[in-house]
Amino acid sequence: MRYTKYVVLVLVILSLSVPVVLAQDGGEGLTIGFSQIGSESAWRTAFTNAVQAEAAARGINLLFSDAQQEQENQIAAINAWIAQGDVDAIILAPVVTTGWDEVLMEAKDAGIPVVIVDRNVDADPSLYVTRVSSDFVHEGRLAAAWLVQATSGQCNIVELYGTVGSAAAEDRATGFREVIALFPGMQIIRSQTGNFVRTEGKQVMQSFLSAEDPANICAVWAHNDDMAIGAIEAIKEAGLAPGKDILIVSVDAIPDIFDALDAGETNATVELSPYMGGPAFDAVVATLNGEELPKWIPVGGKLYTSRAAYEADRK
Ligand code: GZL
Repeated sequence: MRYTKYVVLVLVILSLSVPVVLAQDGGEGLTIGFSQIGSESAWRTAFTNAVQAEAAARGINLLFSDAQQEQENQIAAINAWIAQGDVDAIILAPVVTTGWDEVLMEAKDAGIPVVIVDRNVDADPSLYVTRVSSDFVHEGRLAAAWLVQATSGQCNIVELYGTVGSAAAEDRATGFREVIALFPGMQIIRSQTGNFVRTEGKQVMQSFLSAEDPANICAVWAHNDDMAIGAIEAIKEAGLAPGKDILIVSVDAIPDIFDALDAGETNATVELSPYMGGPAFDAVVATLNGEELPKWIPVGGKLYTSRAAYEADRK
């Protein structure tokens, strides 16, 4: 009789042990919170759609939060998932780089791994598993190198800046400036944020065209295609030919920018893949299975000056 009691006690203790989440290869059955920045650009929407499609294909229960470009909304969503108690991992696309240490520490203390996607955080790397993103500095360098060769190193540039404080904007600006600094004839004569938003890009370009003699503006460097498309509209409304009177280079390679390339209204775009969901979910599965990961999983992108070249790379 006494022996039976001990067996029952051991079985009860074993049943109380915290189950180790051993994720299946693709993540099927996992519950993952995805804190998305917003829907400010066509690329952002394509990224959201790609992550949601990937989660559905893998049988992942994706909890989605659109922060409308507000960091406090992202932090609130992460805290809610921590409190919920049944979230296996969190994927965060951080709107800006600073202000994440506290919430990332809370997730870590709760045993919930966090994978950073798309942009970057200025936080202790031990607080997140890895980052899946492009190399924004390289994107800026590619854009500048193309403009140098298109203008033989002589160009007054106006810059449509992305969200101030975001890794995408800050690092693209850094890379672009690194390259043009090598060419004395290349200079940024005006720079202002359009927040990666098409309408704001148009408004800022209108202000540049009012403030400067348009003949003094050689090119637009836009941190994303949406702001470039806004600039195209402003340049046309000013009676000038975008892509000819004023050259344009941007980033994202969204479908609308290829329409503008076809029409000769822009000149170049640097590709940014929206397909970061797969590598992010793979990183979640790997970390739940106890595997070590590098702190950065890069996604690449090339510069394109035509739809034909872009499509040739996809054959
Ligand atoms: C870059 C991404 C940027 C895109 C914009 O990875 O964060 O944010 O280039 C988007 O279109 O708004």
